[in-house]
Amino acid sequence: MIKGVIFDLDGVLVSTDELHYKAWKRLADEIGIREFNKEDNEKQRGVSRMESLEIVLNKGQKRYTPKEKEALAERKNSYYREMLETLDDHAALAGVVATLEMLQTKGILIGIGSVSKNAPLILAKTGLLKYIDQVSCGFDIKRSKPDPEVFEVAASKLNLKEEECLVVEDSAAGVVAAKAANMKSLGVGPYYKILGADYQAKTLLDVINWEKILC
Ligand code: B16
Ligand code: MG
Repeated sequence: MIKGVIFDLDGVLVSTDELHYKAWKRLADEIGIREFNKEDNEKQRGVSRMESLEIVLNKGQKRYTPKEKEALAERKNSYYREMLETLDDHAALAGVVATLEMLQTKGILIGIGSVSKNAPLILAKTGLLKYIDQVSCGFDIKRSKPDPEVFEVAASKLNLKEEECLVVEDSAAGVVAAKAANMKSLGVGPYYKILGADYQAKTLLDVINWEKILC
């Protein structure tokens, strides 16, 4: 029986995935990596900031020291945070608020399992924080998805056993992490059919079998 639902943030509750792309693209252009494109960006879904940077740098020839890499990641993050300032309570994706309200009514606990260090800011700016019981984010973990750590921390903060939690994800790395944490998963987003999740829906609006999913 499911007692808690742990939502990934970027691409599941809010479409910050597009903002990540714009910020990485700006950095890539500035350092002369014009080949960085949407396809590369898809590989950045759910992976950490530094791993995402490597995906950008692998498209170019130049090698950077660890210190230079830190500065590049920080530069991208400043562009991204500038864009996050535009977020408001219209930024939640289709069906998100209705789903969170429905789960609350059923007494299901709601957690966040996001590797983003910007998760607290995004939740505050979009007004979603009031629905969330516990947040597990980039500040709580040492290893990013597909490692299960971010979901294990969320379950522990919610005071639930792993098997009592369902994960909602838009990335393959996240679904692998959910499985490794012994949690069932619901895959959403543009790639919902190929994520390997236990349940699938294009958006949260399209989930019709919550009764079955939560049993
Ligand atoms: P930040 P999620 C992930 O969020 C993004 O999908 C991924 O593209 C990003 O690199 C990562 O957060 C780190 O984000 O730079 O804001 O700390 O999908 O786990 O909610
Ligand atoms: Mg995501």
